[in-house]
Amino acid sequence: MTSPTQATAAPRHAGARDRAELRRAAVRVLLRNWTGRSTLPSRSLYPHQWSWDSAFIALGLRHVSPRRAQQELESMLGAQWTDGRLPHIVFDPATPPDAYFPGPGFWTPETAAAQTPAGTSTTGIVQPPVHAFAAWETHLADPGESRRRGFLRRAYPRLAAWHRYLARHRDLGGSGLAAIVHPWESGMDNSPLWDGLLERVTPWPPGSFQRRDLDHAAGGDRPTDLDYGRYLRLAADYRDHGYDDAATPHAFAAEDPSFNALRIVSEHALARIAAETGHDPQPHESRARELTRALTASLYDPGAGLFLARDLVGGEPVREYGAAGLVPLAVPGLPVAGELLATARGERFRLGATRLVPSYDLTGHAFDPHRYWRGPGWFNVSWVIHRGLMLHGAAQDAAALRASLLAAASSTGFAEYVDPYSGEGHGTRDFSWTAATALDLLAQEEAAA
Ligand code: 2M8
Repeated sequence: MTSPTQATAAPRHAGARDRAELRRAAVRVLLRNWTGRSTLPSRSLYPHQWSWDSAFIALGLRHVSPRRAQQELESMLGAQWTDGRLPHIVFDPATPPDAYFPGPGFWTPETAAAQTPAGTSTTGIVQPPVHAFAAWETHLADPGESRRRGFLRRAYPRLAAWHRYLARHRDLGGSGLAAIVHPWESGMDNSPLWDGLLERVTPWPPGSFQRRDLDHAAGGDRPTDLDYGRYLRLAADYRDHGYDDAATPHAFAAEDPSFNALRIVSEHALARIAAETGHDPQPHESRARELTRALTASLYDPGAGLFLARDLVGGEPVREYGAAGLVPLAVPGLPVAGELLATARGERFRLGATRLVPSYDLTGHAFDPHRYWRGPGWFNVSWVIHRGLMLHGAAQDAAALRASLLAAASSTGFAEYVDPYSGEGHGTRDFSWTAATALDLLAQEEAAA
């Protein structure tokens, strides 16, 4: 493992030709991963449409084709359940059912089929609600075209229903914050934040399931069989209770600061979408303020200078420090933004000395620079933190992070994640949100020049 003192600074500047080539390469990735109605995160490892991936992909696609970015989000919104939830995966009918595990046969039988649009096959869990934010930003890329197509007019009721689902069915802790009921719902699946909570879950026995991810990625970069056994148990229990949030005896339930912060960012966007489409923005603005208060009161830990997750089964804060705790930096008007900035620059995350923001505490007992969400830097998370840095007046840190993200996207062939010290790529390559966030950062760099 590379030690912190060996961390090398990424090159800050690149020539116009390099930038143009990087842009072309990023566009090629998104074109290759486009199915005709949405974008696969990766043709090999993730051959379906993923929920929060689609939102990040739209943020990049809007610089290439605002219309395609709209279609990306419309395809996800088209899979909305009758209760308002947006599923974490929409299965691509053209992909063989056994290409990804757990595939359509695991998730959709009987109970879920009644709640999904006809002919659509999805999972029953969710992912962070970045969609309203992505829809608003997509609209801004070409408001004329967006209005002509009635993009926001059609999207608004669905986005509002999605947020209503979270408020009505996922406030399991009673604080107003939404609970996640599976680590996959955080998007940071294998984070050490969830280790202690998962110990309560009886895993499916090894050998009772056949993973497909290891056909495409190194075992040392991915979760273990024990992790998978627990993920499957939780998902099957939820499925067997009809994905009914009140009826399921959740062995895992947590308030995740990242999930809720992204929800607040999207609630602010919903207010703008409401105003644009002739609805009342006021309820969304009030909810965004209330949720910011609840997030800070319930999950901010002044001692750590960081937001912590809360275990709703044990009723205690989770004393593990992850990038999820920095994501609230993207929330407008966050009262503890200064403290969070200091933590980002401190020894746990070493902003400026690391290539991307590490997904987990560099000094933490479980830190691993290569394994899935247990230390490596991820482009979408760093993109959100970059936005937070811009929002809270840390323009220099933001510019350095932007240059470092672009250098890593380029040198790794758009890797899924990177060693935060060396920038070495891990996971799959030609990964869609890596290309998409690079496209967006290139546009921001150009605008700043
Ligand atoms: C990863 O998660 C999936 C399960 O949802 C997997 O490991 O198979 C995560 O990185 C998640 O955040 C991401 O949305 C998904 C697709 O890129 O892959």
